[in-house]
Amino acid sequence: MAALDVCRSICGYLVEVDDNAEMAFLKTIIDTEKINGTLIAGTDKAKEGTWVYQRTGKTLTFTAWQSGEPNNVGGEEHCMNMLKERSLMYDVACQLAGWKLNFVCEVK
Ligand SMILES: [Ca+2]
Ligand SMILES: [Ca+2]
Repeated sequence: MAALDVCRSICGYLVEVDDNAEMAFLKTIIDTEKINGTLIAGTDKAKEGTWVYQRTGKTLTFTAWQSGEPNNVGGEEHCMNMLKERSLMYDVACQLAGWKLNFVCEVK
């Protein structure tokens, strides 16, 4: 099951980082858990370079890209990820997202 579907199944959605406070909170989760990083909401699948939330289709209001990112490696990086201990955002291939990467669901 893809990350998005797992989140939906618990009536939530893939974590959307709205501001620095949420970013800091997510960092504590990533650094505490024994994981290398996590998938976060955001995709530029529809239009390269235009990042929107999968849930609402709205443009991301907050981003904190790693220097040099997003770089769209191979022309196929259209999902967003954060890495442990260098927890800025970077783009990754979506096919990694479903099974190789961890993810965090947000429930409101
Ligand atoms: Ca891309
Ligand atoms: Ca990248």
